[in-house]
Amino acid sequence: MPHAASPEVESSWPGAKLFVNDGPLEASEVAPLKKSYPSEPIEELRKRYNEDGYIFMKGLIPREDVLKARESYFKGLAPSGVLKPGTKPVEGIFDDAKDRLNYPGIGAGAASGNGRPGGESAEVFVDLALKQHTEPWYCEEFSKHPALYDFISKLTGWGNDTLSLKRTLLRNNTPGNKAIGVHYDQIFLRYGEPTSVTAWVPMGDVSVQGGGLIYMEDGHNVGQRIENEFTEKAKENGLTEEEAKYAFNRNMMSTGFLAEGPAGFGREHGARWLLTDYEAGDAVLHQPHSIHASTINHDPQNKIRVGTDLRFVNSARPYDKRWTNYFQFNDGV
Ligand SMILES: O=C(O)CCC(=O)C(=O)O
Ligand SMILES: [Fe+2]
Repeated sequence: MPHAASPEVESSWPGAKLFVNDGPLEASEVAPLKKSYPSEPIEELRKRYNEDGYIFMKGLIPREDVLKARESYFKGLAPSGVLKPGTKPVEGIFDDAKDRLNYPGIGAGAASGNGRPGGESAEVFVDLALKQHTEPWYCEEFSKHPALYDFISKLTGWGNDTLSLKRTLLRNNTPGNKAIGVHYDQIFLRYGEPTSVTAWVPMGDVSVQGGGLIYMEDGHNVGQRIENEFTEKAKENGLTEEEAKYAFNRNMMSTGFLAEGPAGFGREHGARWLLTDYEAGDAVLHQPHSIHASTINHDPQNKIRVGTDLRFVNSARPYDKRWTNYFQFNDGV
């Protein structure tokens, strides 16, 4: 059913509108992300990952471990005044009496690349959000969760060579703020082979309009094609194979994104966006050429959307060494 509205998405999202950076997505422009389960045979899951460019794993990580991490995160951010008075840190409810521009999202809110988002009045919040990356509950525990690591080492067959990269981003999409643009991850991991696995892990429940990740249907093939075309062009322009591989993709915006707006990009390519609501414990594993973006957070309860992207490589093969330090603003990636 190429462009029919999806009943599953509509039923979990009655009457609300989905917004991306360049406006609303119509019902005919979306379809549900396919669900997978840890109880399924690994060969089956691997096949699906290869065919679809992603697997959306339900309940891969124990829910209580994810909620514990969410609670620690918001306890860390609470001194900035971001949370609604009278709510619990684990809920992560934005205080809508505050100016959202003083609480910009890390990873999507900066004017260019991965710079510091917001002005002076956002400093307290942004500093606290950055600090969480090196808190033991996160960098020693959550980001190394064995349920995820073990699953990825099995899925890839890398076994003990599976390496979880130290550079990760805790992305906090506060309600109404800018969402991440259209991209594929290999652009940012280009000093390594295109075999890395990204695990996008929502830290908490995310309603369908709550700012979760969205995937372009068949986007891994489109991403691969864009990459090939770029390489061809670079060679025509006299770059060596090595230079072409490492050159920042000139087809793209200076930030590395294919486009700021998913709506226009999807229409241009005649492709739908796959979306879903997420529960704490879910994770989406995607390929380095899979094209994705995020919706703008319009959660009805004003819940702040926090997700982390954990990346895994085969340490026995060349990988992008720029990802071996904790995330900093303007760290050159
Ligand atoms: O969380 C986001 O908004 C973006 C995450 C992402 O692009 C990724 O995990 O690769
Ligand atoms: Fe990404």
